[in-house]
Formats: sequence, structure tokens, C-alpha cells
Amino acid sequence: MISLENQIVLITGASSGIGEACAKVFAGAGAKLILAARRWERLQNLVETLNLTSSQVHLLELDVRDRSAVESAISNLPTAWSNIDILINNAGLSRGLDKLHQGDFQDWEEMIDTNINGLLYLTRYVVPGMVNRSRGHVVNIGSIAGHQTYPGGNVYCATKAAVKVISEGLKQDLLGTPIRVTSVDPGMVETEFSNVRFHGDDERANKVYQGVTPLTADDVADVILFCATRSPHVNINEVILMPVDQAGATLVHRRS
Ligand code: NDP
Ligand code: 8X3
Repeated sequence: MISLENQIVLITGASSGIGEACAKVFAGAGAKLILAARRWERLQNLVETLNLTSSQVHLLELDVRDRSAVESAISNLPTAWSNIDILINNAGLSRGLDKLHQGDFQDWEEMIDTNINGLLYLTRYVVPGMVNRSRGHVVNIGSIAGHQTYPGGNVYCATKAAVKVISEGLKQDLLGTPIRVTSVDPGMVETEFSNVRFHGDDERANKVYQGVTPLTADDVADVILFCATRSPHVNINEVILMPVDQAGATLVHRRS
């Protein structure tokens, strides 16, 4: 197991859910955190909750869909924060569960721009530094949706299939370097994910988790921490994790 003490970890989508849980476990392991998201106040609250000092955390108010903002955020990092060791490409969302032929263009564009383009921009601006320093690890958050398409999942599933393929491609392109690439692909995790998917319809969102014990964001963060702390010669390429109550994207055991 390798130590995360003083390693610089950039987490996108750190204002909620899995990203926030990652901030907690990586801070607990002694890492220095760069936390990125659009909701600045949430990030500030997280820093307070975790009781982090300015030498332990650096915040970025960032929309990952904005390529020039990503470039500027990465290239203008203070020197003490510029040597990123671990990039956790977590920012992402689903919008809607409509049939493809009835889908909303704006929903599609938001998912594609965030889940694919945002992940690519971060990767493109951060990984060259890793290659120059001969150290680094990219962890992409995919989904079982990238392995199994489900009705109404269409474009979201496509974006997560893209994450799977991009992770495989990056691993191949980094062969010959010590940089590691991992895709962590969860099933049902109870976060704000479903509220976002259903545009704030809490009742519909809550139904997703009814009668089920879903994964928590902490469960996923724990797996990400495991991947990041293996011996340097070990690359965990892909992890699929689901709740015990789930056996596939549409196979869920509900008690009520
Ligand atoms: P949450 O909605 O709780 O968190 C999503 C995070 O992504 C928020 O911090 C949000 O921050 C950030 N985000 C969204 N859009 C942008 C953007 N344009 N720029 C920067 N940050 C953005 O959901 P989860 O924690 O569940 O989702 C995290 C990842 O896990 C996503 O990639 C999701 O697809 C994936 N996933 C989730 C599963 C689940 O069942 N929950 C299962 C499998 C995968 P802000 O709004 O402040 O910008
Ligand atoms: C989130 C899991 O099954 O809702 O990626 O698509 S699922």
C-alpha cells in the first residue's frame, strides 16, 4: 500500500455525493486536496466541516464544460498546488429518463458536455504534467450504465460507455509511463444524482431508492481510496460495484 500523505488530489464534483465523500477519505489519509465544482458555497462549507487549513485544501469554482476555464484553472494553479498526483474525474450527471425519440436536446447536451467533454478537458490539461513528472493516477467515475443500457438511459448510458472507452484508451496511451488509470463504475448510489436527473422532483427521486439498501457515497469513496493506495506497479483498471440489492441496471430487489 502506498501513502497518500501530502499527495495532491484534484477531485471534480466535490460539492456533493461521491466527490464530497472522496474529499473526506482522501483528507483523512493525509492528502492535499484541490476541490472543484460550480457551487462555491458548498465547497467552502465542506472545507469548514473537514476542518482543513489553506495548506491542506485549494478550491476551484469551475464548470468542467468550459474548456478555457479548465485550461486557465489548471495552468494558473499556485506552484504549491500544480503538481497533481491524482485526478478524480467525478463531476457528472444524468438528466431525464425519456425515450430517445422524445428526448430533450438540452438534457443531452448537458450530459455530453459534462460527462464526456469535461472529463476529457481535465484529463488533457492535467495528464501532461503527470507524464513530465513520471507519476500520477487518473480515476474516472464511470457507471454500470456504461456496461448495460437500460430503457430511457440512452444518452446517459452513452456518456458512461464513452468514459469506459476513454479510460481504456488512456491506459493504452500511457503504456510505458508509470501513470495509472482506473475506472470506478458503481450501480445505485444514493446521492443528489436522482434529484438532478429528475430536475428537482424529490418524490420521483426518492422512489429510485425505495425498499432498497443502495450504495452510499462513502462506499464508493472507500473503493477509490483502495485503488489509489495499491503498490505503484499495480493498476486496477476497472471496478464494478453494486449494492447487494442490485444485480443489473434494471434488476433491483425491493422489499416494499
Ligand atoms: P451528485 O449530484 O451528488 O454530485 C455530482 C457532482 O458533480 C456535484 O458535485 C456537482 O457539482 C458536479 N458537477 C455536475 N456538473 C458539473 C459541471 N458542469 N462542472 C463541475 N462540476 C459539476 O451525484 P453523484 O455523486 O452520484 O455523481 C458523481 C458521479 O458519479 C457522476 O459522474 C455520476 O454519473 C456517477 N455515478 C453516480 C451513480 C449514482 O447512482 N449516484 C452511479 C454511477 C455513477 P456542482 O453542481 O456544484 O457543480
Ligand atoms: C448511475 C447508475 O443505473 O442510474 O450511473 O444509471 S444508473
